[in-house]
Amino acid sequence: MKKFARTTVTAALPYANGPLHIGHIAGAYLPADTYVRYMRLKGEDVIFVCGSDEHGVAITLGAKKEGVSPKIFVDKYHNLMKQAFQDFGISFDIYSRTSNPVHYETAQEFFRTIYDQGIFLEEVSDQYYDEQEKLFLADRYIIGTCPNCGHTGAYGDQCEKCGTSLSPKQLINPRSTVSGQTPVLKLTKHWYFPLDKYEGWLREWVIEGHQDDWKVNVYGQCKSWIEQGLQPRSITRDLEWGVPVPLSDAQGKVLYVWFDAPIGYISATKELLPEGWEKYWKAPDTRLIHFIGKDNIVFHCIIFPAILKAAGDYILPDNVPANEFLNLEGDKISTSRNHAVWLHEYLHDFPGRRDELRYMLTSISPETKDADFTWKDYQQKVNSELVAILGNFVNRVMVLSWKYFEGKVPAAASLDETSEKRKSIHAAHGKASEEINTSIREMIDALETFRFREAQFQFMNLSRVGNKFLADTEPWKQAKEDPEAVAFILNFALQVVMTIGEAGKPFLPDACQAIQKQLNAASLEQASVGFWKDKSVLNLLPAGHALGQPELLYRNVEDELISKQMEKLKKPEQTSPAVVEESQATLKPLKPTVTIDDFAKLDIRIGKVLHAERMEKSNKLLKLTVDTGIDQRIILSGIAQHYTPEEMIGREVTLIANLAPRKMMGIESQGMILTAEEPDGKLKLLQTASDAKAGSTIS
Ligand code: B3M
Ligand code: ZN
Repeated sequence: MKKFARTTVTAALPYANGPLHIGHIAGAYLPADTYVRYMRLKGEDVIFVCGSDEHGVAITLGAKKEGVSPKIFVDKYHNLMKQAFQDFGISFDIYSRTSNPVHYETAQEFFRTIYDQGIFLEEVSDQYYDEQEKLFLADRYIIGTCPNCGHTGAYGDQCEKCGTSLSPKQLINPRSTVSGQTPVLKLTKHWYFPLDKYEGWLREWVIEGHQDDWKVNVYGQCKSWIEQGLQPRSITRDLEWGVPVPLSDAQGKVLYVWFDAPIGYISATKELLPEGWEKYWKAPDTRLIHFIGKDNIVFHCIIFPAILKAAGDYILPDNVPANEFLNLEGDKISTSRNHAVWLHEYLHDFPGRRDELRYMLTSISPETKDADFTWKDYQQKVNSELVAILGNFVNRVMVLSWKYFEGKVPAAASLDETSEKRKSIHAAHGKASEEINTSIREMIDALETFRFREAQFQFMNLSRVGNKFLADTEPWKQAKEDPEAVAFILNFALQVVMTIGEAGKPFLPDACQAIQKQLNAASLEQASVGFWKDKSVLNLLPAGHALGQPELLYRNVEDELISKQMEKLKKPEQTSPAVVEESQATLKPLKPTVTIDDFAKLDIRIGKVLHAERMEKSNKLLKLTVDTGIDQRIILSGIAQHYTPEEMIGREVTLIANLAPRKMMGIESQGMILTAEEPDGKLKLLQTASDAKAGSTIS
């Protein structure tokens, strides 16, 4: 294998047209981050670049829909994504954006370099035009029937139903997506990149050159694309928003987003290293890796490499470990239906638990085929793997070390084999060391070859083996008769914990930090780096080293948390910024006017919930016993999908105390709890003044 001196890692530039969801994370950003963390641990020279893709029809259409300028639109989503990436801990060296001046310069320079060599074709041709909007209709501006599968919602660049890549003129019954009008044909000039001229080279470089090292899904897609024959591709558009074509006769024309966006990787590197960027893109001993989702394969494996080649002295991607798609609860992730788990919402709903999502997404990573995320599976993976295997092992070792050795690492006395028990301890130790070393080697091998699922599984094996070692040696049973044996066992177990704290860093950075803290091992950090070369269990904790306090690494995910997330998915219009407009439209109209006398008839007062339970056979009602200050009474309230009985007990509520009693499901409700109903149907209890006593009246 070729020896590289440094590595440039890129992750697809997400369109700044909406927030990030778990599909994006599982597709490109988490595998890239895991890989880069691993490379850094190995001591490699690596940079990790990304940024927002702020051009193209995805942006201009989105901005139009929100009724703002493209600039305001991309600012909003760029900031939202940047923050979410940061909060989630994706460790980019830079998160840039393609509206930056350095990107405009870089993309224009690319165009000029290729243009000056006379490579582009210039052609005036008829293109669809929306007369009402005064707009040429390329890409997603035009919709029609797919000539391949008959799907009526195919776009001008692609049919999403059958995946065929299209040009607007191939659409049957074309319409403008902006006005709905049937377009007319109008002459316009564009520049084309002659991809067909690169066919021979692409065959050699991709089909012959990367058969063995590219993933099957990636290689297969490229091969079939090349074999279908390549055509010149238009790389300019008639749009106002984008990187202007740097030619005097190109007024009102911008670069096609797929021409400028991948160059964004280079601009981001320039922004990161204004002086030293070149070697990360031009030195032949630099390895370039693109992490992307499968819908971006041809752009990264065929079109962009051909452009890099045309531009001259650039390196080409050495590997493009693209992932397949992630589904959610058996259904496609969809922004428009809000069928998604949004990263910023997850971080809000699961504070301090971001490792869990990393773990879950890596363990179901769609590396070879589409995968499905379910909340039940999330709960199961956290509870029976992170808590029960990893957390449990670390905690047992810590607790036992405190119990028997007052929080000091015991000396690993060389244990003679004078008893059967000691013999079996030696045997267990030998077996565990061997298994751990095997798992470490397999983990590293998997990391090297972008098999992160397998790598994480091998990492978890360290704790599995650790637990088995404790179960086999039973230190708690030796404590009285053979303290030396206990010291031997726990010394090894602690070294395994230390090993786990190092080996887990690419996957679970937060847990590893917590482990290192518990071991009080920050000073040994430096020494642990050798682990990534030696690939064997560490033996770094010296006898007598004072440990920190044991703390639980993970806690169980309760049913409650999961059912809330599932409920969220059932309410499509709930929280996504993408659908804010729709929910505003559902605000209820004002009711007819009432007089003050009407209002005064209501006896509204503060009550305190003494007891709460679910009503049998009802998923809506909670049965509350409420102290109203004047009496205690039963009130049935339709809040069971929004509050649990536990959340209600002891809580102050606002109620109408003089509402005529009403019987529901055989029980009489003597009043009504007041709630605010949000436009999406979510109920929120009315907050009461914090010091208002039960029985206080409201007027
Ligand atoms: N923004 C497409 C996407 O988000 C596009 C990737 C660009 S990578 C240079 O799927
Ligand atoms: Zn189709």
